[in-house]
Amino acid sequence: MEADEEYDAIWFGGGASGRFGAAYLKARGGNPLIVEKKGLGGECHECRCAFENYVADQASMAELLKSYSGLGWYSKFELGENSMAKVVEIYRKVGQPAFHDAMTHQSVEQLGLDVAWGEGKIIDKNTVEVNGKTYRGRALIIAMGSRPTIPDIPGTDLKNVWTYKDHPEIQKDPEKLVIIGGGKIGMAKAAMFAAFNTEVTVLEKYKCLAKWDWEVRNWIFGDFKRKGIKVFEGVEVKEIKSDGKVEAVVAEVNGKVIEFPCDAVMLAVGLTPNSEAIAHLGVKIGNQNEIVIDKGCRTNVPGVYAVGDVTGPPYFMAVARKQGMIAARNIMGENAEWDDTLPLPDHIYIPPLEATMVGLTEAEAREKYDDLMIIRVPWGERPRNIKPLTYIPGFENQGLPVCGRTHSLNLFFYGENRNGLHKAIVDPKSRRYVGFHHVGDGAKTAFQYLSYLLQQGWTIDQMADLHEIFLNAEHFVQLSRLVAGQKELKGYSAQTATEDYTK
Ligand code: COM
Repeated sequence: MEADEEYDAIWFGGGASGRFGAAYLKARGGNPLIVEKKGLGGECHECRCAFENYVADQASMAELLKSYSGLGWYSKFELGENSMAKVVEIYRKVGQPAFHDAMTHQSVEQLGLDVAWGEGKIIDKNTVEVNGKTYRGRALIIAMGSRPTIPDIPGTDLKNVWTYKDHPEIQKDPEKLVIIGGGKIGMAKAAMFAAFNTEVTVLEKYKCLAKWDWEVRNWIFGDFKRKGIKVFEGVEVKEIKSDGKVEAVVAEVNGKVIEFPCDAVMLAVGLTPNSEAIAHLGVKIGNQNEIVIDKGCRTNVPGVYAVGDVTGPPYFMAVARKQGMIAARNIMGENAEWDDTLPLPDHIYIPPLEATMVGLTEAEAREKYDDLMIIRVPWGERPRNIKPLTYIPGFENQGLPVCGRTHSLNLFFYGENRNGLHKAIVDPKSRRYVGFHHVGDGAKTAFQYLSYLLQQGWTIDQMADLHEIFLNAEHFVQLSRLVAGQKELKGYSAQTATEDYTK
């Protein structure tokens, strides 16, 4: 077939992996085309990272207003008007078009990338058709992303049964929301909706936030308890019941069938890669619907690459963008590979705070090392029933988990002792860190770099030698320095949780 236009590489999908991959390929001297039907930047600004960040900020404000209203020097705030539907309406009006235009401007005007707008059709591994025009590429890169997995239960097609994709579209706040799935998406959505006074229940088949450190999980469960969010684990969801509209989720919990009344349901049981468009090319597809690739993002069909969510978990934007870059380098004749020694940091919004992690959890580290040093705050039993704006004598024994910004101190002073957790895990023999865990005002920036430092074998002595800017978000420098002088490192914190909120 004669093509209308020829390219070095055709990126099928202009999300994070396609956009960054095409930009990298062009920067390396190549000639890329992106095929995109909706908007460059993918789901990020529609309904994922950028949207979540914005909603988490609004939910944090709502939580903080609730905490401070009428306390100390704060006036009483009128909270009756707080509404998730209003929050997302603003995003629809401002956020979505603004990001859409920014992505297009950056990609097309600044970077000079060619985009074929429209629903593309892959004819063969070198030919793509968009709006009746054919494009030929020396390489084809599948960057089709993923979609929410829909569980196989009756009722998922009802109105008011949502996935994260529907969140920006909601028109009315739910009174009672059941979230099916207690992973990163489900738990963050629970905290966000609860901030706007929706009654939230999370139903998880196995264990919520299973890969997170026990203390972070415990902290989040405690926070949810305080906020009235109910969490059930080991749940078998049977159906979403309706009488025309959503009425309840029916589920088996500990052998008993229970109805959870609700007017909306959020499905958050995972993601499914959008690999269907490539089936006819003979590309190998794995059992999670993912396109199987090697470390260089090559599929089993020569000249066909796949990047981002379509290649399966972990579904992280950083992975997608980097895979785009790796594919680009390989198409341009280099030999680039995914480096699996660089640990992936992870993050979850629990408004008004955030949890962040990188490296091993304490349980994983205990399997691997004979002994561990755990550096943490708080380090003692946390006081109960704290009255806001009061000092509890003896608090010096319990550590002060300030987390850097105003609200962390505020959350400490203004009540309820929910201002965070910092935990670094060290192998005392090598003096190297093996994991970092954090709940606080937000430590995403630090964790990007901690990931690299972990990979490099960063030691407690090197950390103690850094220059902190106090107060900072995660306190690892100063906490480490306090104990780094020890010739033989011994843990100075043997605390276990005084209450297991996960039970
Ligand atoms: C961010 C999307 S909005 S991308 O990764 O920059 O394309």
